[in-house]
Amino acid sequence: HPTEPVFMDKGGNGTLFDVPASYVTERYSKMCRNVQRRVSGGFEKCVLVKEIEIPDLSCPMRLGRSEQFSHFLKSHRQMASSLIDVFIKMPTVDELQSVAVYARDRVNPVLFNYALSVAMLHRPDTKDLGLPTFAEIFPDHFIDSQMIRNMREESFVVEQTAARLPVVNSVKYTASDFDVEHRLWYFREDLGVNLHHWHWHLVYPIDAPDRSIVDKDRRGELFYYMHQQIVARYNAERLSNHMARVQPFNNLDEPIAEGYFPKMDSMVASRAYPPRFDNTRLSDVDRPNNQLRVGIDDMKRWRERIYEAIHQGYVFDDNNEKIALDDVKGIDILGNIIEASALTPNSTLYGDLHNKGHMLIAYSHDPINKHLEYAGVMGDSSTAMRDPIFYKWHAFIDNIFQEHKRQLTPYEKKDLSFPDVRVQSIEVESQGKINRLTTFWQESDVDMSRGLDFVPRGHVLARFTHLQHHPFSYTIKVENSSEATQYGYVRIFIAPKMDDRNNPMPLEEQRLMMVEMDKFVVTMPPGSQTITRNSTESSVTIPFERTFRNLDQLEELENFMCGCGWPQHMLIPKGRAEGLSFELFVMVSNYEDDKVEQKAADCACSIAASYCGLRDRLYPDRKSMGYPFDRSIRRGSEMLDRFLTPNMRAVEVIITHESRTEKLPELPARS
Ligand code: CUO
Repeated sequence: HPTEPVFMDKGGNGTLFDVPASYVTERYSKMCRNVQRRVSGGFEKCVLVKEIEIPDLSCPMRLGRSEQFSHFLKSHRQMASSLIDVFIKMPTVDELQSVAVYARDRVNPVLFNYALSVAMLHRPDTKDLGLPTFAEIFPDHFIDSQMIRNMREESFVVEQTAARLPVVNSVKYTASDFDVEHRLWYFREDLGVNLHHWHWHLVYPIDAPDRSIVDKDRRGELFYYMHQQIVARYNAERLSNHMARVQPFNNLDEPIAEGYFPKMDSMVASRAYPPRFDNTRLSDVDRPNNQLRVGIDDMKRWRERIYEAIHQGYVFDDNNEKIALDDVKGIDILGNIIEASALTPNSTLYGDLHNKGHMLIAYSHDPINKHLEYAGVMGDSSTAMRDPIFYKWHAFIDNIFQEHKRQLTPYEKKDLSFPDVRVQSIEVESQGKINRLTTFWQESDVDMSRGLDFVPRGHVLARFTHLQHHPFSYTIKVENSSEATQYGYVRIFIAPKMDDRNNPMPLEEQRLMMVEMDKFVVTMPPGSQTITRNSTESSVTIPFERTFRNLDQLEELENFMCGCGWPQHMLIPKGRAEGLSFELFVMVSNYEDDKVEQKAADCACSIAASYCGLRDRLYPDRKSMGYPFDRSIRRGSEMLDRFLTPNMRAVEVIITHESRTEKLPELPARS
């Protein structure tokens, strides 16, 4: 039936995205009758597709079915662009479906998934269909290979899916306690954190055939801000684990102290993700099969040119014209230069610093393809955050952005104030306790069967242990002493109070560790009022069920299909067993100054805007991302309490970690 939505079948069966790596396309014709017999016996329905003339797919088909796709590689981006172009140009959904069915079994599975996902997110007639979670399609990017073997075993021995036991992802499987960095396993290897990163890069592709897909409002600035926030969050976790803040990978000649052994097999490549040994040095990469040639000297040259541009206050475009790096647009231009996206004004001069850095690191174990090894986890946005070097690399990238921010004039009191508005008090409440938050471990399940080629089919659950916190609510008392109703933009951040030496943190350091928690609009009639807001409403996060969802609940979760967003269960840092002090900061700024005029929402993708923006709309805040902490601090306000104007307030919040695990029942109730 041509109108069946084969992109996203709610039953979870027989869709274009399922079991991605399991077809022998060129032998179909010979076995056609055989297949038909099996189809009629084994499946509920047969989905026919419209017959069309298939467009030229020779470019995306240049990448072998079992090779590893990486959007950090220019040659792969070109192939993906060409396939996205084919998908976008299909006049109707039926024709898109036909070409997708054809391409699915001929194009590299990850490249296919990436291109179809980008195309579906950007076609007006498919953007609301939703995408299945990437982890369900490619579980091998998120779990260790032993677990996949155990799932296969479970499906063999127990035919009834209701009776199958969830397969448990062992905690701390990638390293022993000898590896200090391994204390951060729960952050780096978290399912939701890695899914967020994959989705972010899907929503903000580096390159695409149609410039409008790349050229989204403030996408360069959002590249800077979203990754800056990841580093800030990681640093809060490091302090929670008695570790110093992450050291930027400034010296490219220095060996990388931290090794990483992922213990995952790529199902598409049928190979293990290569490890990186401790103290590996970067070397020039020359891999003609990936059309990748980059030297450490290239990287240093690009970095110096970017620093020079920052200090001069302008960059040169392709025509040698100056573009000013001003207060408003400078950071956005730099984001596109440093990443580098297709919007960079001059790729010859400023190169491809961040993307090539990912690949230099990803190939550091086999830089000239001597051993025919594929890229390590840093080569893919769904796996890169597992590796400790990701944070050192992004701390280095963030330093460049911060150098630009340091050139800007600090915000003065008048820039920060909101006349007639005063925050009288703030309070956080969780489980009856005031200004005390608690984290703990929790087990949750994800159905991985869509991506695994099992017979007998049916649900197979993967059980993850992850960080969780008790929900909490903010109570903010605000006084509007004017005679008119005012609209406030409430900005909430949290940052550790003490530094890694246990000294009170100067604001110039602390501002870089400020983690955004929420941002929302409030109406303030004259007089005093109390604003309350729940942690689950955060503008940073997507709901818990979007990460660990139950297919049975899929229908009611359709609104959560936008994908991009920090996982709710990782909203607050872990804290310490004895409690760790944080400062919770609230600012109410004048919404009239911050408001962005734009068309009304026409889709459900209006959550998690702080790190992901709004689909098809402008970023919903006129201020610089990270405001008011994105610039150096004005003189005389070296500590947070001296920075505060009456429309701001800060309070100490203690985060305590209870080392208990909230377990799920042994047998899932599932039919
Ligand atoms: Cu998201 Cu380096 O950009 O990983």
